Amino acid sequence: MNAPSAAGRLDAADTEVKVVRTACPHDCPDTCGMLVTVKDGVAVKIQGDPSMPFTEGTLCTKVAHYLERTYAPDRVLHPLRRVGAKGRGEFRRISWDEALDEIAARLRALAASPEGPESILPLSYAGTMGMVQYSSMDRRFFHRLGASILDRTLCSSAGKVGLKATLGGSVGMDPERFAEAKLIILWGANPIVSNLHLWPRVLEAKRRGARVIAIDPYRSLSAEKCTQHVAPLPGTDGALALGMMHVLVAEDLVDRDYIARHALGFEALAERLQQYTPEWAARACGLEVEEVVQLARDYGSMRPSAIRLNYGMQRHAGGGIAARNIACLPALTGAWREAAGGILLSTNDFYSFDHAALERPDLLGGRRPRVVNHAAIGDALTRTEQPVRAVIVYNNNPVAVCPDSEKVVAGFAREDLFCVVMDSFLTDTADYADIVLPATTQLEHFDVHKSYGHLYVLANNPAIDPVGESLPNSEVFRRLAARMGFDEPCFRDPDEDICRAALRSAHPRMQGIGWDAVKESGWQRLRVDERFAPFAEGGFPTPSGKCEFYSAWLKEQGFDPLPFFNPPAESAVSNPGLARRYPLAFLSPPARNFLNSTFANLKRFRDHEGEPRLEMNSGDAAARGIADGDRVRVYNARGDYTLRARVNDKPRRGVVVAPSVWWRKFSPDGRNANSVTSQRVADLGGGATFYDCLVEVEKA
Ligand SMILES: Nc1nc2c(c(=O)[nH]1)N[C@H]1C(S)=C(S)[C@@H](COP(=O)(O)OP(=O)(O)OC[C@H]3O[C@@H](n4cnc5c(=O)[nH]c(N)nc54)[C@H](O)[C@@H]3O)O[C@H]1N2
Ligand SMILES: Nc1nc2c(c(=O)[nH]1)N[C@H]1C(S)=C(S)[C@@H](COP(=O)(O)OP(=O)(O)OC[C@H]3O[C@@H](n4cnc5c(=O)[nH]c(N)nc54)[C@H](O)[C@@H]3O)O[C@H]1N2
Ligand SMILES: [Mo]
Repeated sequence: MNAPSAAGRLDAADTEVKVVRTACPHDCPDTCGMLVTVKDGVAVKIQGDPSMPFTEGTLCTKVAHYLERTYAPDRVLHPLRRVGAKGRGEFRRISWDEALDEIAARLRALAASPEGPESILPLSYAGTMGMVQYSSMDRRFFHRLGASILDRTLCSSAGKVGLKATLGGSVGMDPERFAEAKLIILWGANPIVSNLHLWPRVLEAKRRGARVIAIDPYRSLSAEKCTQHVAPLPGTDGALALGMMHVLVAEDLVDRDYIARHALGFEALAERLQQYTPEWAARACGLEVEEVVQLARDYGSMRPSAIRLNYGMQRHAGGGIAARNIACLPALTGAWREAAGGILLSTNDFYSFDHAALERPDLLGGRRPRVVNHAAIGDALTRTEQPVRAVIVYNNNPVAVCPDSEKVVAGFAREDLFCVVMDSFLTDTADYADIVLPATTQLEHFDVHKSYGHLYVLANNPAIDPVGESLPNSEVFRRLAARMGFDEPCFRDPDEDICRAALRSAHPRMQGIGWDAVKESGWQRLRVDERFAPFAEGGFPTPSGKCEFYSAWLKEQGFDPLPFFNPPAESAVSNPGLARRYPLAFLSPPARNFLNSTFANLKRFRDHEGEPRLEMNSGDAAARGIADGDRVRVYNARGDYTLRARVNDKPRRGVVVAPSVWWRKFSPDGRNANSVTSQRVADLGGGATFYDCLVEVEKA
């Protein structure tokens, strides 16, 4: 394993106390720079890196206490073997050799069986976003093995494809310019909770006189601090954008020069928009006509105008097309002309990391293993034809975070499923493992990071030695590869070589960015202007180089090439029968003190969060005889669970909100929000549809 290196220290002369430059690993747009103070080999302090322009020295309430996670008393310190029934979480300690020998033997036997290596499935997601521990040695291993391929659709796939069709990729405005905007729309975004370092920039804009509008069915912590809150029905944002575009065109609030030079298909779009009147949009969204018209007029007349779109709005059946419709707006008004104008969903594709070098898809050697959708893992693990026989879980807590938990649990409970879980804690998923392997935390391994919410590359230097016998994911797959007899040299690459390879790129934005430099300084900005206005002169990464109102690429895949309304699957309009039985739209967005399900096992954060709660509108509560503080049962045909009602009028009428993701085992009845969510996937990208979910609520 790689020994911690002296580089990355601020004070290499001091041998007792050192400060190590690290990066927050979590699945969050902010990807903070961090400084960890280490005394006699023990991390004693963690703080935001004040030199890092986006983080500006502050950390969120969770990661400010990351040392408690690293040194938590319930960390898994040794490999474990299951001794009790699946799901009981009863284990005994075994050695690394015993664990790895058994895993290699099981995988070898499956690969040689008639069902072949496709009966093995990696299950990983974004417990860490570092390129080494997220997707390098692991991918090489599974490619070489020929295992089933996991399509990682739990979060952003629908919006990502919607954006690709329209803008050409996950690209958008620089978040550091938000403070200069005169209009900010937080669209399905709750930055105080899930994008903390954008928030001071929004407040600064507001202080300078900007109008800040939240579009969210729920009066979130951020929405309640905006100038205005518009609360459409869940899953209807695509209709709202169409209604806005109708008004922009009808009232000639569009930038004809920008459109002529940098957009494709305006004539066809304008014709299409005729049917999407503000009256139509207001009906579809459950809003007042005036709200739609005023939103459009503000958007067409105030500049610079910045839209912070976030993933909440695309966790719906029509989420991909909705993101696409909204992404048309800034080209229509020419908002892209200014650095503080445009739209930001993700900055991911501004980076040009060498993913082929990281993941080595060439090791597939021409094989094309089946693809399994992460959002429908419950079905994948319970089907009888071509069954999955082994899962290797890392960076993921599927029993807690995947939709339709009853099916997910049924899959994991299968006696004939060989299950390995690599994690730092005994998660809901680990309770079903045959073998648990202790994983390092971010303070204990190397990594290199991009961000999906700013424009910096970050390095993570190990601050301390691994706690207990834990190992980085990369090292586990290195050792497994050796046992499997995979003798390609890439299976011996040390982590730092992987970091170095990731950054090797001829792309102009990556010039001057390399591992040795970023490791030393902690962070480097992509080679873009300080006042980066990515599409001021067009140059979208689409086939036409323009913002594509008309997308031939979508048409080739059988979709309508022009913006249209793709309604939610579970709503009174699209499924009235279902809505009669289950009339309430159920949203389970991030809780402030958890990061997906990470941190939810630590008492500090559970205490801050209180208990699983269901926020309700007083009209919906009264209609069911529910009072604030009552225990309630949320249910639909997929499942049910109980929580505490909070009648606070934050959700609009017809919507209930359960901040998530709680661990099942720390919840009152051993279940969580995903007991009721569905495995249905979105229109684009096979994305999960966590928020497209009707339920009924009753007093427990
Ligand atoms: N504290 C904290 N921060 C996090 C996370 C966490 O768990 N905790 N998770 C991280 C991850 S993985 C992600 S992907 C991001 C997620 O963060 P965001 O992308 O901001 O998405 P969500 O928080 O899921 O939803 C944001 C808002 O969208 C609203 N919303 C739901 N449905 C709709 C809809 O149909 N239309 C509109 N307009 N709004 C809707 C929700 O009510 C919520 O207030 O945050 C990251 N940051
Ligand atoms: N109901 C509902 N469900 C949701 C969501 C929602 O809003 N509502 N949000 C969805 C979204 S947006 C997302 S992104 C997914 C997130 O789903 P996941 O990516 O599974 O995220 P976490 O729940 O945080 O679990 C990550 C696990 O990885 C482990 N881990 C962290 N670092 C490492 C490492 O270096 N090595 C190893 N081996 N393990 C590590 C952590 O301890 C943790 O147990 O959940 C989705 N599920
Ligand atoms: Mo996510």
